[in-house]
Amino acid sequence: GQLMAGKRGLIMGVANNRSIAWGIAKACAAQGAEIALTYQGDALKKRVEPLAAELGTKTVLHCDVTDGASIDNVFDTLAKEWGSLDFLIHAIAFSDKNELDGRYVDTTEKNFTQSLLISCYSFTALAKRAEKLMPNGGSLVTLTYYGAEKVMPHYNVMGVAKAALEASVRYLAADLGRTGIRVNAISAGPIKTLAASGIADFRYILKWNEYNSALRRNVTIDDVGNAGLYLVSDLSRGVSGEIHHVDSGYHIQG
Ligand code: 0WD
Repeated sequence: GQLMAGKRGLIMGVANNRSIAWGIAKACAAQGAEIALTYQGDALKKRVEPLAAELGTKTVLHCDVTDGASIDNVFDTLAKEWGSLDFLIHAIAFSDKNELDGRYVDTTEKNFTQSLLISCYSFTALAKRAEKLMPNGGSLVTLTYYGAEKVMPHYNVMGVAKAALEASVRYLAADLGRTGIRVNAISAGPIKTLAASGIADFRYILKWNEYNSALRRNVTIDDVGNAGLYLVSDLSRGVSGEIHHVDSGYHIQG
């Protein structure tokens, strides 16, 4: 069957074919979802357009989440093209690379503000716009990491941003639940993507997770993609405000 037949979703954060958002996009498209993608800059546009073609997606829009007008433009376009929206995937995060090394205590005010704006506030800004296109309910999903819960080497300000993001999942779920809009996060295990390559010693973190997770392997973007599919489909219609770990069970290990 086609779990996502007749459903339309906006997927933000595909940078290339290694992106977690791409894993989710593929899983949703395979189940019949109609998908719109956004890209951040012209360099990424060239990478995203062929991927969009693979999905049969015509709607590929520019969006920089630090710019409210740019977000408005995306939702105005979707309102015109689709009229309504069933799901949204937020797979966006940013910190200055130089601060994903060394000590958290040395975080600058500028990078703290920028990291929280892009990695946390943007999800709330998007939820506010998505609500208007979801009069009959919908599903919002963001991506988080275990560094929100425990201190992980070099994750630093991103851990603080992800903790705020996870709290915002709960507040958004409470605000939007009355109209049938569900809000959840996937806490993914480490995966070698463009964003991850900015974290110092990332290869070591991958090995550590491989050797110490319950399943003794790292997760793939397809593992996360299938969990994303579950969270945006009606299979999870009783689930909201949840932080769902897709990390080979790493988070249970002492
Ligand atoms: O190990 C990992 N890769 C994990 C990632 C483990 C657990 C969670 N995550 C999270 C990330 O923190 C992020 O929230 O998953 C999400 C997706 O990240 P990804 O798939 O690992 O990384 P990537 O393929 O690089 O996509 C993230 C994209 C950016 O790519 P680059 O590398 O150019 O920063 O987020 C987008 C951008 O496309 N992005 C923005 N989009 C709009 N406006 C902005 C912005 N201002 N900044 C970054």
